[in-house]
Amino acid sequence: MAGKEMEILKTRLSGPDLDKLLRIDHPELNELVAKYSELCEPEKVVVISDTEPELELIREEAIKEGAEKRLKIKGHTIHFEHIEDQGRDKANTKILVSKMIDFGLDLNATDRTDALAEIHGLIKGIMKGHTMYVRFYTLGPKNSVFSMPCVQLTDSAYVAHSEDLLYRNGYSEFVRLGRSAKFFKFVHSQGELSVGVTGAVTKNIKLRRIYIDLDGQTVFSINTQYGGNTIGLKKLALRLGIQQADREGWLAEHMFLMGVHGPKSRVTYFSGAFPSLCGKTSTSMMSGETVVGDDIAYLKIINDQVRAVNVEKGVFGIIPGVNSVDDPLVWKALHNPGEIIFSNILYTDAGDTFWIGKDRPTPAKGINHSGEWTPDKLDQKGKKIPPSHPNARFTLALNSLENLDPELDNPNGVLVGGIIYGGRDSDTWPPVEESFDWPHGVITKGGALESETTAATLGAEGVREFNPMANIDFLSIPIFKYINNHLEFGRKLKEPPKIFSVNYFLRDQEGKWLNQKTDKAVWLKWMELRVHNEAEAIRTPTGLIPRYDDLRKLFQTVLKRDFSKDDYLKQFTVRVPEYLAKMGRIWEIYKMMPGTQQIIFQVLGEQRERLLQAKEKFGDYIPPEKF
Ligand code: SPV
Ligand code: MN
Repeated sequence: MAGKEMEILKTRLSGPDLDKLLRIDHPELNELVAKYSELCEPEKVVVISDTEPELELIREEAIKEGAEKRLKIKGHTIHFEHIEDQGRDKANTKILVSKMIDFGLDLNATDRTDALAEIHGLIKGIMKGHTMYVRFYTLGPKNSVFSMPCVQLTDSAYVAHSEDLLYRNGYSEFVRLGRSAKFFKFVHSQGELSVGVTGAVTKNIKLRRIYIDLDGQTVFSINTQYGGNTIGLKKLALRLGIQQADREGWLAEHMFLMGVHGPKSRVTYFSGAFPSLCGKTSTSMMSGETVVGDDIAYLKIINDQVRAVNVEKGVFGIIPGVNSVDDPLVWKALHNPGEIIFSNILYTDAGDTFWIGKDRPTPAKGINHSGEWTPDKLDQKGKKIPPSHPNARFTLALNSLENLDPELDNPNGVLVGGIIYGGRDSDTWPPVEESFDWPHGVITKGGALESETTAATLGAEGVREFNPMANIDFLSIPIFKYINNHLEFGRKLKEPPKIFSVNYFLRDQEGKWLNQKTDKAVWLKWMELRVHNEAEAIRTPTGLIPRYDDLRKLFQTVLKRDFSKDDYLKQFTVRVPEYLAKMGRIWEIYKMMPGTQQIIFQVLGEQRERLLQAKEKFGDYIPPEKF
């Protein structure tokens, strides 16, 4: 290490902190810590080597800095962000590139030199009066072909605390790997804070920046506290992961991972990609099944099989709608002692919690993201403020759930039997459908995923957006390349996993929902059977759908509910005009993109042709029995 860096570290770090840092033999790490401790000017720099007293210190500091407050139940805390800092900031999240490339669509790319200059200007002195924590984690299980070491610098004990719940601690891995470790780097500062009834929240929201430097494998995030913008190993690392996967020929996906329990104690693993707020977490945590992960998975081909890991070990889950009937396992975790951080929900003087959709009486008053709250409180536009923010969340470690899958830490991951794509689609996709083969699945399911926007990102809700593999917000490579990588991945496999679509948001002509929240339990069991060729299917122009009799039986055994023929017909009737319109939209998008492979137009074209033929024979709305 250069003498200058050592001088900086000696001035900025206490003796014991410096010792901890130097126990890791990695010059690049020392450079990083020296550079940003000098630039950000924190009051002190604390290096955490993951001992229990140090982790306890992080929990304590989160309370002291005003980012978390204790609730009634032991281990539970509440955290708030600024009212304009409650979701991922797409506009100010930019990918830094040295040479402008066409990403296809409007991925937010910007000139690397300028952006680095800007961020390094903004970051100067940004941690004044704060502590900078130096944290080590790994994405994925330790000591595995999947694992990726990460360093997080942050002046937020809330971010560090969240990461302790969400990721595997990695100090010992860094010591073990020494200078051979290639690692992702995250530099975060919440910036200047203002203190009010919701605690200490970021003040300079207008200077919020999330800059992803692919060349430097470094992400900068400043003047923000919301997890999706700040928790480095989550969506910030996903961008770096996607780029790495592109280079190395594997897939980094916005996917849950779960074990679906079939006949005779068989467990079949599924990965599933859904845009934010479309039921991904709740699917992965269905009672009766086991959860490996709810948000991000890495998929690799090992011995001609697709194996996948959850890069996380915790959940940053969406809380509105969580209730005692539909989500018994999460409900239990949220109401018992254990380490949980709630964010942007309502809490009362008594330390009780409440959120939209909680099946308990609404408190008469409390504190939420808007400050002091009563049910008639209005926002600036005169609209009633709901008791919790629509993107309110809970953070917990997966081992506080009863249905944690035993394979979470398997260094070889789990064998993927099926892949599920789901979006918020009110009028086209049936509740569940299997694709004909891998390319058909990649192109007409994952690659044709559209979703109506939600509160997980800042901006208008309910707008239909193209969101291939539910990963568009996190892409760091051109879209056509990303899709091609999926096609390529399948070509390498003798027997690729089956690809399915699901849609929990289908409505009838009057706009009424056609499904109940728990119906997905049945779709999962049907897909599990299909993976093992143990259920028949009806071949429609767009895929393979369940037979009524099979579903009726599954509804009986899984949910003890009657499933009427009428419901089946409403849900599984092929909606030709809507489907054709969708094919048209998707076609146009791919046509605009540079580098789209011919097979994409071929598969879309064939599907269109099949739909047109069926329409000619049977009309616009075709019940399954016609096929
Ligand atoms: C999502 O929005 O997809 C999430 C939460 O999982 S965030 O961390 O904001 O990405
Ligand atoms: Mn997500």
